[in-house]
Amino acid sequence: TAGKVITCKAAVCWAAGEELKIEDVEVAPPRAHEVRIHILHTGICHTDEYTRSGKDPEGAFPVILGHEGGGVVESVGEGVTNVKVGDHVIPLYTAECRECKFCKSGKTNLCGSVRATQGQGLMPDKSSRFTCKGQSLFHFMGTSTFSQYTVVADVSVVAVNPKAPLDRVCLLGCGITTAWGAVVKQPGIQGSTVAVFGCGAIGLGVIATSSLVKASRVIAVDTNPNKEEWARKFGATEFVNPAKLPEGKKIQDYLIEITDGGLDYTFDCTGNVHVMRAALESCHKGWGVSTIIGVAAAGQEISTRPFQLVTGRTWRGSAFGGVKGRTELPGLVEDYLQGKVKVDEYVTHHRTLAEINAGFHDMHAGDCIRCVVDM
Ligand code: NAD
Ligand code: AHE
Ligand code: ZN
Repeated sequence: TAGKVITCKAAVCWAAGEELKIEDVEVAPPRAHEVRIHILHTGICHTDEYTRSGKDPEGAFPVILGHEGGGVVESVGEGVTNVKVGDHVIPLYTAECRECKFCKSGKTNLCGSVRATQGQGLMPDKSSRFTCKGQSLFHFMGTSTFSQYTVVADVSVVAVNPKAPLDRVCLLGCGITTAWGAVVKQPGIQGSTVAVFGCGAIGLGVIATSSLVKASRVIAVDTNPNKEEWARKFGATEFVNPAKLPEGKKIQDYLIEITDGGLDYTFDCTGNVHVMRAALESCHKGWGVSTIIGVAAAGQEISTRPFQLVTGRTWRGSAFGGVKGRTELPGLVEDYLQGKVKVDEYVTHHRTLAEINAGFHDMHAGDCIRCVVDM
């Protein structure tokens, strides 16, 4: 198949807000510094739903969504040296070129090499490898894993240990790694108090990792009472449902009361800007640090009294957990294989590609942590 157009099935989102449609799509061969991957499994992340729904200011349609995939390299374009045919790989929505200002800074995992075209839904040469019914389709987050075959830039893919089951480690392509990195890359959590707002896959990952690095208290916060059992299973020491507080009591005031002045670290894993504010204001005066992981809809803005920052609280955010994918994901896969990082525990649902819309509905039902789509 190398060098030839492949026709395969993919879930296409033709317009914002529409359900996905399974279509026959043509996938062009990889050009120079590109890799064509046979995707075998993919998770569905809340961010896929965010873009599908039309809330993403970068959303471009028609598009093939999906960014939490695992697969096998089918062919490579000229000049590709980091992966080869047959490698088990995870596509990376946060590229790592090791040459740009960002990569060389040693300060961030954000890479500048392909981000501009990625945001436009195109390959680095500003074209698409996908066509359907004579129409060009947009790529998504540089990955488009809701297709049986996809093409990615070589800086946007990493080979991992083939002993790792791809129907599990595909989840390291986003959610679990994001949560893991947001905690392990932040010094000081050991022995500190932590509150985690939102107990989806991201929040549970933050809870699990805070517990792993031995935070003294891990307080889970979620409006869905069913999440208490999940949060405790992943290591939360306490659970608070903000909807069940006495009338007029704000969650931040309650948390400050029960923690003798506030948390050392808080995390927003909801994407709701009001929750982001509560997470910041739950921090201890003088040193509390709040990390935004959730992604908010176009037009949404955060606010608080600047006094909150003047008095020593820090507001920050992180993408893909600050993880450099090519350098760090193989090691995280090894950690999973050695039982040091949970992955299997997040998989609550399996769907076939034909059932992918049901996978999106699973997410809304509130009992789904991660749905893995078998391609
Ligand atoms: P999810 O929908 O599975 O989980 C969200 C949780 O928040 C749910 O349990 C829900 O009940 C809870 N929640 C909703 N409103 C709440 C409120 N007012 N107070 C407390 N809890 C509330 O989503 P997910 O897949 O875990 O993703 C979480 C967020 O992280 C999304 O916004 C997603 O887009 C974002 N995300 C960001 C990155 C990144 O790199 N920054 C990576 C992956 C996901
Ligand atoms: N297009 C969106 C960007 C949303 C966003 O912040 N995405 C995260 C990853 S979410 C994964 O589930 C991210 O990596 N951000 C850094 C980046 O470069 O996009 C918008 O709101 O414009
Ligand atoms: Zn994601």
